[in-house]
Amino acid sequence: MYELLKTDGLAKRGRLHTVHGVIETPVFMNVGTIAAIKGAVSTTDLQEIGTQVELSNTYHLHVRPGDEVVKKLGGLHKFMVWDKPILTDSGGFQVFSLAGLRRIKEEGVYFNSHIDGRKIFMGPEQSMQIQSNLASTIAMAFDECPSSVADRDYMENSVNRTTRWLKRCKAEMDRLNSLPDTINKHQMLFGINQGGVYEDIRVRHAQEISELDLDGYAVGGLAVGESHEEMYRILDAVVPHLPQNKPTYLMGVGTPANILEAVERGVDFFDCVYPSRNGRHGHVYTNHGKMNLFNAKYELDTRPIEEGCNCPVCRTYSRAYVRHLLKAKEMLGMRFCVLHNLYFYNKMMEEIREAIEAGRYKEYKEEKLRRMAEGE
Ligand code: PRF
Ligand code: ZN
Repeated sequence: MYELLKTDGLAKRGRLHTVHGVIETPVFMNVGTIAAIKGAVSTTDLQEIGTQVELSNTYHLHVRPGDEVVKKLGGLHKFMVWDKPILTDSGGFQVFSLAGLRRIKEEGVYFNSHIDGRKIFMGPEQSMQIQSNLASTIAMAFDECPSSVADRDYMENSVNRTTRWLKRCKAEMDRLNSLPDTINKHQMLFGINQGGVYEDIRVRHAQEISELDLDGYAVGGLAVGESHEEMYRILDAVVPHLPQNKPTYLMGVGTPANILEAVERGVDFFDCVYPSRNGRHGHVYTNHGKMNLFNAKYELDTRPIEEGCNCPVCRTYSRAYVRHLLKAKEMLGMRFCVLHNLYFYNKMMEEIREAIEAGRYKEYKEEKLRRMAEGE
């Protein structure tokens, strides 16, 4: 159940009640594709850096270790020892971005595993069955994420098929949630809006899926190569046609600036690999912009990554030490940068929630963007 606590312009401050506890929104979900946050970050670490939701992937866990294995071990929560909410992406996007040869049919997608090349079939029913075995808190609908340069004809056909797939997802999820040996019988289902950069296709699709009374709605198919301005234009057009009294999730986005802009347009769920991926390369986020800790100027710098940051790394270690670890290719260096970055994102979401509550979101956003652009 989603409570809309406050609005400030289009920005939403909400609360999603789940069987695994409450999610305060706007929220950034920390990405652990294969049930592991890359950079040697454990679920104990996640607790410490203020993570509310962990995100994993249907496709990856189906291939390895196998969703049946996870089910035998009691579901993802028990397996990775995380009792807060978990969202699983449906496999749709990963099949399109990772798998080699693939064939899209009405029934689903035939493709080869990126691990061992073996043939796999995944359709809406299979995706729901896998996510039910994983027993995540929130399951995502099985969609097609078409190329950002797909033509109108392709997009129309694709979006219509994604709608038919969504109806099959909903029927299958209802069936699975009523079976006696299902681990999480309250698994939620979010639908996904597609349509590329065609506003009219997007809006029509948003209206169609809004009628299905799902637990939440995502905007997919963005941040796939189009410009930031195009992404904001699509959000301006589509978000007002999604239910305001349900969670609104922008998939795979993005930079701190992207998140700040999308919150202003009514989005309240996010996920992205940037903080962990950049951290693994020694790139860290601060309120004065991004820093590359490999830079020689940090060799003798005894300050923390960011002064005033309350993350477990900044409370203890210096830039000089983290830089040394990175240069020596010690795993600890990457781990420290990832921890700081995830903390930075989680903390920014907390500030966003406070700013909306106080009715000063626009001022907060502009000030934050100005400081981040300023540099050191
Ligand atoms: N669909 C799904 N997952 C996704 C996307 C999508 O369109 C995107 C697009 N940015 C990221 N993750 N199912
Ligand atoms: Zn820090």
